[in-house]
Amino acid sequence: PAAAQADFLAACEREPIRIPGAIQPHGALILLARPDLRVLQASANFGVVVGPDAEGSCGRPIAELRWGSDTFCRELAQWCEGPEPLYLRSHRLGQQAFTVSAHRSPQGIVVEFEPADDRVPPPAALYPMLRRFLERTERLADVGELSDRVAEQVAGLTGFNRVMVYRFDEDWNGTVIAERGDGVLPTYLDLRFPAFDIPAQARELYRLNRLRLIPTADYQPVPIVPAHCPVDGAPLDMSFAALRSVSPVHLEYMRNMGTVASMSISIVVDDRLWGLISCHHAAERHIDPQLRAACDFLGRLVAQQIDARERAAEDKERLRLKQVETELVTHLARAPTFQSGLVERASHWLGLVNADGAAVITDGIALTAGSTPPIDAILRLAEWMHERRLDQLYATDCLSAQWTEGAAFTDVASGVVAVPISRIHASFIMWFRPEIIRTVTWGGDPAAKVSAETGRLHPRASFASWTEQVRGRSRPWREAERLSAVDFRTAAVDFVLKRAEERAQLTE
Ligand code: BLA
Repeated sequence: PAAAQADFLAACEREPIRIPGAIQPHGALILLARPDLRVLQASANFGVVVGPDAEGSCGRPIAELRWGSDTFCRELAQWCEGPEPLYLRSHRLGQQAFTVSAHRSPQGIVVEFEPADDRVPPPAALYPMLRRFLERTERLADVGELSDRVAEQVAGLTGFNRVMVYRFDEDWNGTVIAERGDGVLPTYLDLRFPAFDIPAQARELYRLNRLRLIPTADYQPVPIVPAHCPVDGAPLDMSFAALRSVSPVHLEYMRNMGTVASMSISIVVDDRLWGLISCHHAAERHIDPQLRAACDFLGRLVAQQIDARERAAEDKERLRLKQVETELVTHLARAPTFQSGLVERASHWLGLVNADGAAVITDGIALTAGSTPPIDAILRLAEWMHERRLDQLYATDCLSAQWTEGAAFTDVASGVVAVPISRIHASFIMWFRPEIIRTVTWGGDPAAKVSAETGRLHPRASFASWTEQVRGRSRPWREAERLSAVDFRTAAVDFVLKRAEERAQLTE
């Protein structure tokens, strides 16, 4: 079963989501050649959506085609010459008003047409809303509160039944940290979802393309014709196409979840996918591209606010730890030996990385402070680290997963940070943290998730909450704490070297 599971997850990673060869049917798509704006490829529904005039457009420049209004052709040609990455306008084409969007791709210009929704507030009405949002959230210090507000704002703007803020952890599992619902769909607040629910290639795509809409999970994909792009003979790359057809596995996932429509907005902080604003609806729901653009803007606003808050918190902690280091180093300079100085100022020593225990290992001797494993175990751990040739820093919040003997000491040393202070010997400074037994409630049992029968992939069928006790893990080490350990290593190496030189001089 473990092998079957690995196969399944590998298959998830291979889903060709950027080149599905089809679109969702709520609009139509064409690929235009550069620079003559000749139609190279079109979705098979192009004539149905844009009007009978649009049949047989392939191979001809849009300016010659009857459906392409003069203003549209002129504006699009102008945009092509300019620097704007995205074209987004409303146009009457044939009998109907459309929201037309366009972006550049290596294969040409991808143009998408969605019937315009006249209930959407005009862009001018969206601006005061965004300004009010900014004013109300500017002073919030807490990321949780900020998430609540953005869920509320997106729910108000789009009318989705359930709007969630979904935050990734360092292993790419995610937790719903904020939610606004109208009671139609069950709540997922505080539930955790496993990393493979959103495979790596999908996360990478969502990092680059920050918004996607699936008005209904129950649709017939519309093929792109011809299937291969005349420019390079490859399938059309739809990474940035809003209408891109969705992975069948994910459509099944949505049906299993009981959500018909979904929209997600990526929260990208410091170039990393921090989380998603995930919106669900129990019935089909379309959101106009203009309104989606406002949601995207809101997502970027929130990402910047999160970035600023996280940086401020990290900087503050870094400064505080630097102060602890300065005090400790001042004391060490006066202490008879470096090791005894550490033990004398145990609270500073532990405080450098907010640990509960610490050890310094030199010449096969370990001195400790606070709660630690027994000395003999510490010495064996140092040997194990020495064999692994650590460079600057070792940090884990689950030692037993890497050093099997650690299973016996989870109560004091589930978390370990260590820095080597000698190139030749097994000399280290280590810090320890105890196990924190946590209860995690998953959205469905992540282990029973998948069945791969007859070569078809299936996501798990139930999202009923499923509780697990997480053992053997400590509170994770923050960036500021890791940096503090690395900084202190430099100071420690200096001390140890200087003392060794002094001793050498004495014996001369
Ligand atoms: C995509 N999976 C997604 C997306 C979300 C989730 C939000 C983005 C598309 C969208 O907006 O609907 C998952 N949705 C969630 C989670 C919550 C939620 C966790 O609301 C929690 C609240 N999915 C599986 C398995 C596979 C898989 C086993 O469960 C492996 C094959 C695949 N998920 C998968 C793929 C995509 C996806 C391939 C990309 C879909 C696409 O963009 O084409």
